Amino acid sequence: MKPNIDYSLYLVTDREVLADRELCAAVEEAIKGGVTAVQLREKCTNSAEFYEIASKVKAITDKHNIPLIINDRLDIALAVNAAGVHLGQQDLPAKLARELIGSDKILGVSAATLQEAKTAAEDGADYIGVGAVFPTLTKQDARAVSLEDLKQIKKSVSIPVVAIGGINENNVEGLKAANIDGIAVISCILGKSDVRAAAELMKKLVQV
Ligand code: TZP
Ligand code: MG
Repeated sequence: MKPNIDYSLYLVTDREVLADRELCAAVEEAIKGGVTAVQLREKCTNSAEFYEIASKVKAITDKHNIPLIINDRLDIALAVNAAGVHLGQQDLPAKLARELIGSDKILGVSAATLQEAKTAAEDGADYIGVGAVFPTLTKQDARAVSLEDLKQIKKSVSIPVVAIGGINENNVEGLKAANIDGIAVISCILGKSDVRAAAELMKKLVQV
């Protein structure tokens, strides 16, 4: 059965942001601080290493009953029995991914325009990640999405909409008007020295 995911505080990983700190320990701290879902995002890792890291992170997310989504790699998602996979516009087509993973896995798709969002929903996405809603240093090629576009996208699709890009404790309030289902963040949690405290702060802010 497909898991029912709480997207309200969705942690996306990035080992560059963590610098010399250990990924599994940071993920566990973030979960203790209240993140509701975790996406493993490895951009410079070979398949063997990705699989090994994913297995280790899956043990942590399973321990805390938190869904794990794998970025980019459907094969790794299936190999570790993750909750699902997250694909961008330059990854495998969403429609094909849905056929390959079946109906019990979560399919997330990145969208930066209304058309991309509608197509993703039609192609079988369970949620869309929309951004970058604010300037970000974490993803160099992120496309900008205005608050107006975010609102329009949310009104136009029936699947959950998760905003991403440059979201932090100082600007998250500004997204409330879009009535989105959650925020996906990297640096405002993993970039802080106290990851758990950073997650706790974001958790408070998304709950109000
Ligand atoms: N996709 C759009 S913006 C972004 C991704 C993966 C980076 C988000 O990172 P941060 O540090 O929360 O801005
Ligand atoms: Mg991708």
